[in-house]
Amino acid sequence: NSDITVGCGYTTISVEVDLCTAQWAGFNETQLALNGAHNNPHCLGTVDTSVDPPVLRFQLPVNDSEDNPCRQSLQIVDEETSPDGAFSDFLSIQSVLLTGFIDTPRAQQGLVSYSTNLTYEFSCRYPLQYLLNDTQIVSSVSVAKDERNGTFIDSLKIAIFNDSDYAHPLVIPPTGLKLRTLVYVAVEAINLTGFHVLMDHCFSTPSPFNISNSEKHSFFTCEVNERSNLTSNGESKTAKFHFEAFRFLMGRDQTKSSLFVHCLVRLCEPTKCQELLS
Ligand SMILES: *[C@@H]1O[C@H](CO)[C@@H](O)[C@H](O)[C@H]1NC(C)=O
Ligand SMILES: *[C@@H]1O[C@H](CO)[C@@H](O)[C@H](O)[C@H]1NC(C)=O
Ligand SMILES: *[C@@H]1O[C@H](CO)[C@@H](O)[C@H](O)[C@H]1NC(C)=O
Ligand SMILES: *[C@@H]1O[C@H](CO)[C@@H](O)[C@H](O)[C@H]1NC(C)=O
Ligand SMILES: *[C@@H]1O[C@H](CO)[C@@H](O)[C@H](O)[C@H]1NC(C)=O
Ligand SMILES: *[C@@H]1O[C@H](CO)[C@@H](O)[C@H](O)[C@H]1NC(C)=O
Ligand SMILES: *[C@@H]1O[C@H](CO)[C@@H](O)[C@H](O)[C@H]1NC(C)=O
Ligand SMILES: *[C@@H]1O[C@H](CO)[C@@H](O)[C@H](O)[C@H]1NC(C)=O
Ligand SMILES: CC(=O)N[C@H]1CO[C@H](CO)[C@@H](O)[C@@H]1O
Repeated sequence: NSDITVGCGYTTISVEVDLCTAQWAGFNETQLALNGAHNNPHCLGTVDTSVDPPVLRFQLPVNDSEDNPCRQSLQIVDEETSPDGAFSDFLSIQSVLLTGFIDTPRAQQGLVSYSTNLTYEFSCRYPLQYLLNDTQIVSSVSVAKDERNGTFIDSLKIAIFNDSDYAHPLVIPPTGLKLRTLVYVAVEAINLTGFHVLMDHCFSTPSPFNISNSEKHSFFTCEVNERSNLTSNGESKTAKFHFEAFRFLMGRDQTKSSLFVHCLVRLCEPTKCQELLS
């Protein structure tokens, strides 16, 4: 197990195999391939002798397309939600499980072989539901960032615009937005193929996100608030809605009221998105 290292990035899975082990077992670097694709040069590793011990590196793109040459197995699994988390209202949440292996060619036909059989198995699990929190409506764009591996959150971005073409970032004037100004919100998955973005629930709070704070103004869950309009959801890599600027009454004594926008977002395969929407 210590001969293999896996990095679950959001566009690429990188796998490193200890080269010495493979050589000791009687194989060279050209004989180890991803997912049994020994005849495809894309599925072979590259030697890196700059590290000690030297390794063989494999790169596997994270997408489920047919033209992904070293196709791995992709499985969507349902998982239980934790009762005190942001998704506690959900019966289950989903994750995608990518599994694969690296092996050596099958031994020749015959009775005996003098070489062993190497198989390295790996998997990466990515949750498909995310909380994009604390998009404060005083700055124009906010990028959700999280350094953890094995998450697609780095590819999710929430941004706020002033126009229905989503062309101009909303700039908040020093005096604040006029009430009932239309605010356009887009959640986009960048560089992620195979999944559409579906917003399950978007809401606003007067202060930064706090799970135990119940003061929230919902834009929509299943029903759309009459002053919000969900224009695109689960149809592409970008989901969009807009709402009329309002103020929270607890800030009644202040000249400006802050709004923080949060979205519970799901990545789903196009057909699954359709199913969920209907
Ligand atoms: C690796 O081993 C195979 C099979 O023994 C051989 O055909 C190939 O030339 C070797 N490649 C290198 C780079 O040594
Ligand atoms: C999947 O990833 C590969 C490698 O990055 C890329 O060439 C291919 O275009 C991707 N497929 C889709 C549908 O984007
Ligand atoms: C090598 O080992 C793997 C995993 O145990 C097995 O599935 C495969 O059939 C073996 N191949 C040969 C040629 O023995
Ligand atoms: C949106 O912002 C752009 C540039 O900041 C400005 O030119 C445009 O008039 C604004 N549109 C609306 C509808 O406020
Ligand atoms: C998306 O992919 C392009 C090309 O691979 C890269 O230049 C860009 O930085 C990526 N964007 C993000 C947000 O990762
Ligand atoms: C926002 O969400 C991230 C996880 O997506 C979490 O780590 C962070 O603590 C949240 N921020 C607040 C203020 O709850
Ligand atoms: C969240 O709200 C609870 C109750 O209002 C409060 O006790 C707690 O300190 C808050 N946490 C943060 C991080 O603001
Ligand atoms: C929602 O927005 C779309 C596009 O801007 C518009 O065609 C539609 O009439 C709006 N619906 C409501 C209920 O305001
Ligand atoms: C936080 C963390 O573990 N980051 C790692 C993610 O994976 C890349 C490449 O596999 C590493 O370089 C990071 O250190």
